Amino acid sequence: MFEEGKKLIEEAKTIYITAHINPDGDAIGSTYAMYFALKKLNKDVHVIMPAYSDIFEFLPSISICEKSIDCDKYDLLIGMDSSDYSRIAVSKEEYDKARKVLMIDHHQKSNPYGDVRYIYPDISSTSELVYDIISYLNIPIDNVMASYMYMGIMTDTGSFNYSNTSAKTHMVVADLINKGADSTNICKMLNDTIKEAKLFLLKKTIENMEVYFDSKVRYSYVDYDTINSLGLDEEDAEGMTNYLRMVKGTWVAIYVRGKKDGSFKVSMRSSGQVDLSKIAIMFNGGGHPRAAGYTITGDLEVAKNKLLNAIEAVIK
Ligand SMILES: [Mn+2]
Repeated sequence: MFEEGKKLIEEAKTIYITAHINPDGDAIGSTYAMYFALKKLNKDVHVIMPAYSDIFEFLPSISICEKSIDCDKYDLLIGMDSSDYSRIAVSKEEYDKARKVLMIDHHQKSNPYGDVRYIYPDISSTSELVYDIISYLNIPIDNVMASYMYMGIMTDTGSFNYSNTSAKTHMVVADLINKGADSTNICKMLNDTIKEAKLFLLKKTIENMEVYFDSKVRYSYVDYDTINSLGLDEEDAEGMTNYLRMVKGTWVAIYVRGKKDGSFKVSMRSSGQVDLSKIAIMFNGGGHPRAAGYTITGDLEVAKNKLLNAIEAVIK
């Protein structure tokens, strides 16, 4: 399953691993698990992650990452959790310095890159895919690698709640716990600890909630100034969509937040009746049937109406 990728890794000496900008738990989990795995193969391996949310600061050795690729040519770039070239956290110049590029992801996307591509939309998370790859490469999994993969799988499956969670996912997670994944602490830090500012973000989300189509669709919007004045970063400003989706009778929940550059990030969650990956692709985004998103660059009201029309056409 991973023969070509294995060859790329075997032939490489200097390897840089990166993920999408504003990395979530899965992007960080898959990147660092691969980093520690390749270290065991005595590779000269680096993580390029220009920024990450401080909610992840408790993770072991997370600060080893670098902001940019300073060498001239290098052997291999591995892009994690983003099959969209425009979202990876390296510049075009840094990308072009790679002799080979390997892409590992579980999103269905329209802008893939790399010499070898592993895209498995049926696997829960990139971290679960990395588990399969590390196992294929016969690299022993230590407690730090196990913790990173556990964290990535747990966050991308909504604590094993979403439909992307398979029986195999649970078996992988059982193995990771056997290998020392710090599951209790990871869940406490990421699921059971929030900044007070996040409560105020939730308040704003509820205040701004709009309801459409016999309450099947819930929409809310928080502007950038509000998020900024609460002191929340990009990753902190996420997570509101689920509260909207949890309301009984909701088919689709939409949470839109303003970004610093004037654009808007749209996060959508479905209870299963609507395939949101198809909706997101209509707007140049991507994701999964139950969780997808995209970016709005023009007028928000116009974009909102287009989105509501697209959803209405499906739920009717
Ligand atoms: Mn992911």
